[in-house]
Amino acid sequence: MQVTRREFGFGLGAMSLAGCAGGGTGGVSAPTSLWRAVPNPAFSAWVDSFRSRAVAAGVSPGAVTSGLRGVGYIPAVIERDRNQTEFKRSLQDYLAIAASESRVSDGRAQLRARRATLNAIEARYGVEAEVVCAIWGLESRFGTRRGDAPVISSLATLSFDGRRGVFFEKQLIAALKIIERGDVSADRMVGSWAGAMGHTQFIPTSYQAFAVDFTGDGKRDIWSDDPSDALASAAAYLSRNGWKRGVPWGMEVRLPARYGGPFGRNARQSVGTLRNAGVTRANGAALPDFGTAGILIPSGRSGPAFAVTSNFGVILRYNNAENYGIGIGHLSDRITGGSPIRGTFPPDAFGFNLEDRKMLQRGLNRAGFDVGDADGVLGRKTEAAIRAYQQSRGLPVTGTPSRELLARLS
Ligand SMILES: [Ca+2]
Repeated sequence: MQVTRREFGFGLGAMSLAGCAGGGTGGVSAPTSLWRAVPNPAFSAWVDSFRSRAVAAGVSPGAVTSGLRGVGYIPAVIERDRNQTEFKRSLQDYLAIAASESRVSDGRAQLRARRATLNAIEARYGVEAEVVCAIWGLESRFGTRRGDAPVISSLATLSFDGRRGVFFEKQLIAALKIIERGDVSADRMVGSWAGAMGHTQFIPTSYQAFAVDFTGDGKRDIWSDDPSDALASAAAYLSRNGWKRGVPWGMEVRLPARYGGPFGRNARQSVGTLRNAGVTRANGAALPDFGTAGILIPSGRSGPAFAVTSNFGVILRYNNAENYGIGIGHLSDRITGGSPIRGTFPPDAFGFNLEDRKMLQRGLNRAGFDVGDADGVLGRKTEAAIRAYQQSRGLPVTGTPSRELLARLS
């Protein structure tokens, strides 16, 4: 789970992805004791020194006192921070989770159920309903994984810990100002362990800059079960960063063998130039005229290719990772009936394609070694299952897939 997005931009699509991959985040309806605070004298001393800095930064003394009432040091937050993986998911794995069949069907259901609200948001902010819906789907699995960590204590713990103390202290001060303004009480201010809050997982400074009151009750409430304010806030975020209504995020394309570049989202060419170069839609149809676009080949020349517009760059302002941008764009297309990726992904480092990986996972599940959903994404749970299987059969314990292993399990 890599949730400190926006300003650092090293996130995946947040908690819902991690949760889907077996990360386990604690749903909003089931608060856990995971976030228990423990006594820590050094932390208490840090909180006392922080108070004057918060006042100097513009939080009133009363708001500092009330906002920090009950603040505590939470070891589980530090554990999460330490266990962030540097591992970069392949686009294929990313999309298998981000645009899984269940997320697509949930997205279609939500688009229907929230149609009036999403249309009103689209009318006000000029961001298409399905794009807002896709952000909701990736950020919090349509509101079902908003996180239940107490934000003030989490941010204070991370600020005290100091690994990225400057960043988190800035977030903590912003969080106190949000409480002072009256949008939410300290006890209702919950989110991810890294302080991303509500349906669309805003960190406090993003909330301050972009959150809106769409329901008209005077509160910018991204925490409530009603997602209206949060969804409008996400639309406002994109709008303020330059979203152009009516321009697609991009689309999957087919490159002719002779296409030699340029590549990269900022190397944008006109549609006319791309057509002349022989670039078509993935189904072979002519490219529609959407202005200019850059060509991305995230899985190399043999994998799927995408033409991405300026709106793709706007999505990356929300979370600065190209896989995230493609994930949002593709999910929004699937929600409105678009087809799955047509291009073929190259085999992984083990020579396995998606179907091989699913077969391996189904085999492990059948043999009694639980990998969860056989989604073709080989995460920690699959690795542990492979190890356990190898151990039980007296095989060398590698934790990695192989043809021999697949044959044994088939
Ligand atoms: Ca409101």
